[in-house]
Amino acid sequence: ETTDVVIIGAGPAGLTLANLLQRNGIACIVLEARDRSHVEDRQRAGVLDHYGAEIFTAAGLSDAIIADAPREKMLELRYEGEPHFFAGPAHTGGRAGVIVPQQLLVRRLLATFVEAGGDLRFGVSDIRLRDLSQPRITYAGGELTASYIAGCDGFHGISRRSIPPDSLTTYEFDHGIGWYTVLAESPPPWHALMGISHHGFAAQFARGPQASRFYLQYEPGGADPRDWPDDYTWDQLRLRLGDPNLPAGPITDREIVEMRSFVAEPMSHQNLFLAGDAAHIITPMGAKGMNLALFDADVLARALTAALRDGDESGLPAYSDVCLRRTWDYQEFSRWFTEMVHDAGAQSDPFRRRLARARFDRLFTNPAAAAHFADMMAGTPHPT
Ligand code: RFL
Repeated sequence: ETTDVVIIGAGPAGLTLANLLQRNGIACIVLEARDRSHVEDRQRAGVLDHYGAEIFTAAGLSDAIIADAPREKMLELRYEGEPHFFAGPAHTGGRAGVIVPQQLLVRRLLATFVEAGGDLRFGVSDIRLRDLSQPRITYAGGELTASYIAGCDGFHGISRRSIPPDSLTTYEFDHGIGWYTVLAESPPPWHALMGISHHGFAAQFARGPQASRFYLQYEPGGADPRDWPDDYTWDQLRLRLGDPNLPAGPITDREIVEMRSFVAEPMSHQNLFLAGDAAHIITPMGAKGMNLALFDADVLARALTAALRDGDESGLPAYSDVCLRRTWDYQEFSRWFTEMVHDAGAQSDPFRRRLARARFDRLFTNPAAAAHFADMMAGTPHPT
């Protein structure tokens, strides 16, 4: 069996690429290791930045993917219990992210691709990339040949590991912070809420009309926070968010989030192109992981379409550099944001605590600093 592009992985990167190629009349087959319900139920990111949303608008997929999603209007940063409201769109000429939970995005992308006749195969095991110059892919019970492979199989996938190690340089950074996240049946906040406090960082985000996702900083190497009694978790959230009346609710999920960054360079080897978490991971601060995955998919879709439909191969060798520039830009932003909200905590030294406060104050006193922060949060416009 042969096709133009084989896409490994049906996460945000793979499914966005599949939809964009399908719209452009490029044949592709998506191979996904897990079953459909597993892929559809994975709960992670919550916001599509301006660029991310524009990708779907430009492709005529806005109704199918974004539909009635609300815009992100306000971020509340509570410093030692004192509220500060940051209205991002007021600094960006109205440019804002849209609130689309990753789960919903994936479901919509999946349905749109399959309903339009897309070839998406679930539960495909033992995928191996046998040849990257004249792509040949084998898996349990099948074999494919293709002009190109898109490795969209996340951080733990096989695509990046199929590149000879001496052809890849990797960069890793551990931010030295522990993050614990719980999902609770507790009323969502009015606005995205982050609490900066000497007790440590905490945040609360809406997850639908009746639930909240909370994040709490903890000291790595100590007791596993998943063993914390629920009462202690709620006490810590009330302290850090400066809200003694924060209503508790049943906790339905407890997870550790790794505060780690990783980048692999270059993002391609012969006719294999890596996209999304397969090439880079970023901390959730700044909410850029899923957006980088979509950006890669958009750049790759353009380059593959030009090569396969128009015979113009110039976009393919440029793919890695274009995506890495944005990746490092967002890595820097995520690190900057991470320091600002975590260095205020008791784990930090007094000098860094004061630097963090200065960084925070600048956002509310210096319009250029506010505009820059809002610009990074919203994401840059889509190139037309
Ligand atoms: P994904 O989503 O990991 O999808 C990869 C897909 O490939 C499949 N796969 C394979 N298929 C075939 N063969 C193999 N050998 C395979 N190995 C894996 C997997 O089953 C899966 O279906 O990668 P993708 O598409 O690059 O998308 C990346 C995003 O999912 C990721 O960056 C974000 O979720 C990161 N992230 C956040 N991003 C944001 O923009 N904003 C956020 O607020 C945000 N919060 C988060 C996050 C990630 C988190 N976790 C759990 C890592 C919060 C959390 C807790």
